[in-house]
Amino acid sequence: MADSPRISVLGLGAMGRALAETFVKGGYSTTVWNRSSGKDAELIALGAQSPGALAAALTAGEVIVACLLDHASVHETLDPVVESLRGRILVNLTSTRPDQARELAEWAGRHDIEYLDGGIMATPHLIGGPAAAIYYSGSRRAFDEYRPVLETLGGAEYFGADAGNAAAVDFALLAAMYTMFAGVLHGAAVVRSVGMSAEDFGQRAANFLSAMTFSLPTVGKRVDSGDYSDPEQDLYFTKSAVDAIVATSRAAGVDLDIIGAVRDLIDRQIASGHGREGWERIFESLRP
Ligand code: FVH
Repeated sequence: MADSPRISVLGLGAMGRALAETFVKGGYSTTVWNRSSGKDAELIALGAQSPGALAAALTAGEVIVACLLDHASVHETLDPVVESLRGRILVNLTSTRPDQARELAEWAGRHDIEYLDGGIMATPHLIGGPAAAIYYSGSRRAFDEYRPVLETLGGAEYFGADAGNAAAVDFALLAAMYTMFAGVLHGAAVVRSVGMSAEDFGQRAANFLSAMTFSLPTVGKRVDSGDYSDPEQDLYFTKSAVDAIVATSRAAGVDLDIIGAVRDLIDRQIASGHGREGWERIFESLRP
C-alpha cells in the first residue's frame, strides 16, 4: 500500500506470526524479526522482509509491534537497541500486568518513543477476523493516527492514556474466564460420580452458560448502582442453593475449594446482615 505506514513485527511465536501474516495480507510493507532463526520462512514467502538483525528490523518500520513472551523479554530485546526506536511508535501486544505496562510507557517516554499497550482478546487463528478484539491504552495520538493499522488485526478499542488500563481489562476478563472454566471442571468432577463424561458435560455447560450470560450486564448495572434492595434472587435463597451444591459435591467426593469460595462470599454478606438483598452483593465481599 503506497503511503501506508511500514510495520515491523518483533516476535514470531504463534501470535506474532498471525499478526505479521495479517499485516502482509492487508497490504502493509512488513518486516519481521525473531530471536531464534527459522520462524520467518512462510512470512518471507508471503512477501515480508526479514533482515535478521534487530536494529535493521526496527529502522525498517514506522510502527513497531512487539509480541514477545513477557515483560522481561520485551526489555531484554529492546533495551540494547533503544536508540533505534527513538521517534517511532511502539505497540506492545505482549501480555503484561498493568504495572509493567506503565513501566514500559514510562521507559518509552524517556526515550522519545510513542507507546501503546495492547491486550489481545483472541487466539492466533482469529487474528484479522471479526471475532478478534484488541484493547489499547497509552498514547491517544498514536491510537487515532494508526487506528486503520490496528483495525487490520481486529476490533480496536481504546481505554485511556494510562498505559495500564488495557492490561487491567484484559486480565479482568481472563479472571472471569479462568474462574468460569474452573467451575465447569468442578461440575465435570461432580458428574463423573454418575458416569457422565467431561466432554458430554462440557457440551451441556456450553449450552447452559451461553443461555445464562445474557444477564451479566444487568448484574453489572445493579453492582454499579450499589443498590441491592428489591432483588430477583436474595442471598438467603442463593445460600440454600449453594449449600445444596456444596453437599452434593461433598457426597460425590469432589474437592470444595471452588464452590466453597462462592459459599464463603455469600456467608460473609449474610453475616453482615444483608440476607434479604440481592445475591450480586457478594461483589462487596470482593472489595472490602
Ligand atoms: N497465543 C495466544 O493465544 C495468546 C492470546 C492472548 C495474548 N497472548 C500473548 O501474546 C504473547 C506471545 O504469545 P505467543 O502465543 O506468540 O507465544 P509463543 O508462541 O510462546 O512465542 C513467544 C515469542 O517470544 C519470543 N521470546 C521469548 N523469550 C524471549 C526473549 N527473552 N527475548 C526475545 N524473544 C523472546 C520467542 O522467541 P523464540 O523462542 O522463538 O526465539 C517467540 O517469538 C504472549 O505475551 C502471550 O501471553 C497470546
